Order: sequence, then structure tokens, then C-alpha cells
Amino acid sequence: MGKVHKASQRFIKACVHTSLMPLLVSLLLLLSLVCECQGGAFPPLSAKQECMQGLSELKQSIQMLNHKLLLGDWQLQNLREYRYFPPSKLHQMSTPNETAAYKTVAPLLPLGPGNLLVHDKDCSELHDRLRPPSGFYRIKPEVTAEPFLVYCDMEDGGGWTVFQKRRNGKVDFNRDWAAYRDGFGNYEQWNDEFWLGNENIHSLLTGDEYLLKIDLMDWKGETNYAIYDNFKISDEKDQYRLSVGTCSGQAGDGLSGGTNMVEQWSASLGGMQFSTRDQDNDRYLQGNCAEENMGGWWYNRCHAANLNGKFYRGGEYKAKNDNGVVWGTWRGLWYSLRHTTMKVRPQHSMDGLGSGAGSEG
Ligand SMILES: [Ca+2]
Repeated sequence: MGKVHKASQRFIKACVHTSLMPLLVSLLLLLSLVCECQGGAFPPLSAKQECMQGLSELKQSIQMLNHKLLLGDWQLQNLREYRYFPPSKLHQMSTPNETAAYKTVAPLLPLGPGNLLVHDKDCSELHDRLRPPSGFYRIKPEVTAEPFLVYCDMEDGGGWTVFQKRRNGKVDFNRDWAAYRDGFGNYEQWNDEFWLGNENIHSLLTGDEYLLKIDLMDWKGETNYAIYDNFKISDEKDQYRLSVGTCSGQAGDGLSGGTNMVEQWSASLGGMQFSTRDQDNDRYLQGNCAEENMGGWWYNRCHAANLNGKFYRGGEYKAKNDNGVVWGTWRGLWYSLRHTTMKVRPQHSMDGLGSGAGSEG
């Protein structure tokens, strides 16, 4: 009991310090359970067993409270950091509906380097550890690499690390190799658009087998999705070559061009290297797919899916090339989607997979 008692005292001090009184009350209840165990109400052997069980529950409870404390610290830090965040700026940047939705989103974390310990290699670890709401968090996929900020989708089964998001066309996706390598876009509001960066995505997918889920929404608000297992991209030396496994989901296998062999010959993206307007690694000899389709992508000759393409409002569009935000096996090559999300989660955490309806996080 001595060690536990000292630990409890330290913890009680911490609780009082951070005003976590309700947590303290539950801790005390557990402490009293341990004391009852020692009161001799049971035969000697049974009493010892009960005591050990109580102790183990107490330890678990302390661990859980520690996690809550950590999350509380993050939130407190965020409040301090953004106390003077001007509401007028929010109104300028979004419609009233979007502003209302923003208020329900998770707190932001400070963007600067430094004082926060980063525990998690991806959003699924963070989800398992703390069950926080969707929002921006810092992760550290590789021990030797610097942590970076990502959007974690904690709906739809939870634990999704989001690496691509289209919502409103505010961010230009027609960018060069360096931009796609390093990442671009905004990381502040729930509906901000971004590309996490090929280097970060590669780092994220290293060391585990990942499931890729692609959430789509058209301009009528209808949603659909595709899931691929064994999603990987290679490193920059190999031009971030795409590798995907089996496809499932209702939106069709856009990354392979569908079931038609002829289309697959030109549009199957598995095995393709990444191309941008200034780095043509596609199989289209007469030109540069990235230039024609206005985005960085794993083009073949060229595609049946172009989620980094040009953002057209309203859906159907006319252009010289099928360069919209396209998922051909669902809405065709001449329909540009309104929302897209590309996100990953380790395959071993499949058990909690959501309905497949997707989330608008
Ligand atoms: Ca070419």
C-alpha cells in the first residue's frame, strides 16, 4: 500500500492543481475499495485476491486519469494560445453553416515546434490512447523523424489519418513537385483543404500495413466511398510509386480504371510513379498528364480518377481534358466532385470500421 499511497498523494495534488475534482472523487472511491479489502470481511486467501484485483483496477484508473490529464493540458494550452483568435476572421473565411460546424471541432494544437511530447505514430494510436474528437494533432510516424501536424478523423470508426482533403476550392492543387513532396494547404479549420505531402505520407505508411479509404461527395450531397488494402507509396528516389491492393466499396475501383481492360491499360494507377507539371513520370508519351489534368497524381495514360484535379463548382463541367476532381467509376470523367477525403488506418484496426458512409470531418 505504501507506494500506492504515495502515488495517490502525488496524483491528488495534481488533480487539485488542475481542478479535476470529479476525477479525484472516483479515485477516492477506488481507494476505499482497496481499504475494504483489507478490512477482513473475506477469508484470508479471497481477501488477498480481492485486494490484488482492486489494486489493478486502481492502477488502470490512474492510467486513464493520466490520459485525461494530458488531454486537459493540451486543451488548456490551446485555449491560452488562441484566446484572442478574432471571430471576425472566421466569418470572413467561411459561410455561417461552416462557422457553426467549426465551433464543434476539436481544439487546435500549437503549430510551432517544441514543447509538446508527441506520443503517437498515427491517428489510430491517438484514438486508441485518448479517444479525442476529430481535429488537428501532431504525430510522429518514425522515431528518427520530426513530428508533423495532421487532421485526424475520429468519426467513421475513428483513428483515420487524413492526407488529402477537397472541400471548397480555396486551395490551388495545380502545384509542382516540391509542393507535392512537402505538402501544402491549410491546417486550421475542419473544412480546410490540404495535401499532407508525399514525404510525410511515405513516412506515415512505413512500418505497418495500411488501409486507404476514399470518401466522396457529389454536389447533391450524395456520398460514396472506396477502400483499398495494402496501400503504400515508395520514397522520392522511386518517385513515390503507388501500390494498392484489393478494392471494395460502392464507388468502384477508380484507381484501376474500373473493370474494362482497355481502360485499365490507360488508367490503372497501381505501380505508377507520381507526376507533377514539372516532373513527368507518366506513360503518356505525347505529353504530361499532370499538366493537362492540373494536379499531382500517379498518372498512367492518364487516369480514371483525378482527386487532385481542378475544382469545378456544380458537378458537370466542360474542358479540353477531363481534369476535374474526378472519380470516373462513380460519376464519370466529366463530373467534378464537391468533397473528397483520402485517409489511412492500420489494417489490424479493421474491427472498428464504420458504416462506410464516410464522415464530413
Ligand atoms: Ca508523359
